[in-house]
Amino acid sequence: MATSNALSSDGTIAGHLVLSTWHFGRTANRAAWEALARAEADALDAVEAGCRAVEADPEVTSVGYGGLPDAAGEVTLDAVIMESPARCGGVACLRGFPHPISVARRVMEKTPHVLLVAAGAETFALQEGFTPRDLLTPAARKRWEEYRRDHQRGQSPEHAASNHDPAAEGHDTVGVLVRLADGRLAGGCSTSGLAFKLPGRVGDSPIVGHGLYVDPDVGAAVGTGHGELISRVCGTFLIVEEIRRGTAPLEAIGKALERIARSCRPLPRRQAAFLAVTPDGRWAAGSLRPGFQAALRTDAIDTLLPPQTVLLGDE
Ligand code: SD4
Repeated sequence: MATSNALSSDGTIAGHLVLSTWHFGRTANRAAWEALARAEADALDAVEAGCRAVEADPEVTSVGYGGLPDAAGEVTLDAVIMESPARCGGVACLRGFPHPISVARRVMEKTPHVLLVAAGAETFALQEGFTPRDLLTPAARKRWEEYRRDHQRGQSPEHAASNHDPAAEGHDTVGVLVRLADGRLAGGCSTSGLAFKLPGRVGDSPIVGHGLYVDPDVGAAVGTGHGELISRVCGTFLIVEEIRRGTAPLEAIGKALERIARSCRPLPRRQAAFLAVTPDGRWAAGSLRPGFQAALRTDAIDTLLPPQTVLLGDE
């Protein structure tokens, strides 16, 4: 069941454009836009500022401070930032630092590596002067205790986790794509991952080509939803490579969603959604199921939008 709304991805936008995931994308867009207004700020600064604003919000239970923990009660964060295959960096399973997007940027700028994980990433963050902080809020701890109570009553971990599924509630990874008026691109995403995941689980978000891909000559794409679905098809790489072959951003997203549906046979309620933007200012948003929202900011527009294509129904 593919549906479309009135907004077309065919139109191009001339000025700066910021496109972010979910309702909290508006928070991200506001911070990104303010960063773009500062002298010398570039697309990466805007991406970082946008992700940081959501990471800092304790009401967002799937990103940064206030994120729901893993099954053992530990908050572990994943993030990636990218402007080209030569310029990208990520962190995974980062504990005790509220702004993984900034640590990811430091990985990109200060190391020859692409991805640092867990203890190594935390040592690096300390060395770089980031301040550690307890990330488990009282509200997130309460949710975890409820999860543990259900789990101990004999529910399977899958069932218990699905009772407390932030994706099902429409909250998920913050993904931010920035396209400057001159065509330069950058992107980032940040998440606490699936709530009550197995300790050590890493989703799509911090992995280049899974949760985010940017080719400055072709386009940028970011993903959100169940990371296993996106990782299994290298979702954002697939979209950017489709655009490279001449496919419009919306159709490229549609192809990635179809690939997920065909190859992964997603369980009910499993969501995957993507945003894409091109250097010439074409953009698109699409999702596997209803419920996804994209936040768009331009000189003239500051709004939340439904996806332009939704592949499956609400089952
Ligand atoms: C992940 N796509 O780790 C991310 C975020 C997520 O509920 O699923 N949050 O799979």
